Amino acid sequence: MSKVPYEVYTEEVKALSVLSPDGEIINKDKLPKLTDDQLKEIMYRMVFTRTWDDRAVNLGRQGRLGFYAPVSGQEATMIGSEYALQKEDFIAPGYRDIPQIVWHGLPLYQAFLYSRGHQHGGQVPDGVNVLMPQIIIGAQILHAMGIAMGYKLKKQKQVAITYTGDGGSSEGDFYEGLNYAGVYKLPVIFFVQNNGYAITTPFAKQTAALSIAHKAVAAGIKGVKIDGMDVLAVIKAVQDAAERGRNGEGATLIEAVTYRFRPHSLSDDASKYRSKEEEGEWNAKDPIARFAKYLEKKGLWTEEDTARVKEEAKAKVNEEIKKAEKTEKMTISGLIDSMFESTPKHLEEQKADFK
Ligand SMILES: Cc1ncc(C[n+]2csc(CCOP(=O)(O)OP(=O)(O)O)c2C)c(N)n1
Repeated sequence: MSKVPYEVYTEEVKALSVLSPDGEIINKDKLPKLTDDQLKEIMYRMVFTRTWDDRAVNLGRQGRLGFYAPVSGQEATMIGSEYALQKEDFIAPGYRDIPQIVWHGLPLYQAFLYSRGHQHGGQVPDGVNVLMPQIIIGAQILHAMGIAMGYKLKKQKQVAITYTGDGGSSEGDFYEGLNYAGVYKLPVIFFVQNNGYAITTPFAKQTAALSIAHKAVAAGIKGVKIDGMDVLAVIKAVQDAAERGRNGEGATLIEAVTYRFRPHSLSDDASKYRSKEEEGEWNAKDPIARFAKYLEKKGLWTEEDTARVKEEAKAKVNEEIKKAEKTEKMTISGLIDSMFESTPKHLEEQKADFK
């Protein structure tokens, strides 16, 4: 008989890092295989995303965007996890996960339209495998189960990834998703960006479990905890999880420990619940600075490269916000027509009433 301890998983797990804060490889076994060009592309995307985030916050303050959830600090989790996927894989995001869906193929101006509440923001072009971000916390998790079940039934070697936060990991949908994925051995990745807070609620009030990764145990799936400020650790974890999914080995829950440098949204004041000291400690773990150190040592990146990418990103954001602003105004009938393949009779009647 195998020895099964009565008390399982009572120990904390350490988050996996591949890069040290000084940009040295500290875990050679876990180093993802990437070419120099790929490493530079990842850095390009991280710097680009931070610049776009800076601009988006300003656009929000100017009233040119609607709801916007800042992403600075989470570039390693967002860019790294998407980069580790194939274009054919499907993303089911939450409201903060805009970078993943844009780098997966959603045009940036449509992401801006989504933020402005315009229906065209949600009209994903054919061949771009993303859903629109869910504001309802956890809802996207169940959508990902449907996609992954479809892949399994059709024997397609694709995976679905769904993102949520530490707050989202307390939702019923999260547990239902984990359980379902475990029972049906689905090709799905649960990617939890644990940024320490669900708006004002700190992680300590979110769960009494030793980690979110532990929650995989009861569902019978694999759980891993990684350093979410280390883009190489993120890429390795998602590559491994995707491979397991494609090979029919089932789902993986990844907990990536990270931090959002900015407030929860443009209407939140983080100074009410986070100390300056804490913010300073996390700023020192900046995922872009850490990766830059690694690349600079390899002779692959310079400060001039960062400056060039920032300029490119600013120009692109200006172009895309203008395109969003020039898009024809949304109409009620346009909204209804884009929701159904053929509009139901009662909505046709309501459309007529509006006219
Ligand atoms: C079902 C549901 N409950 C509550 C809210 C209100 N709400 C919006 S964001 C948020 C916090 C979510 O925190 P977390 O999941 O950790 O993600 P983060 O915003 O930190 O990325 C809450 C409670 C909501 N949108 N949906």
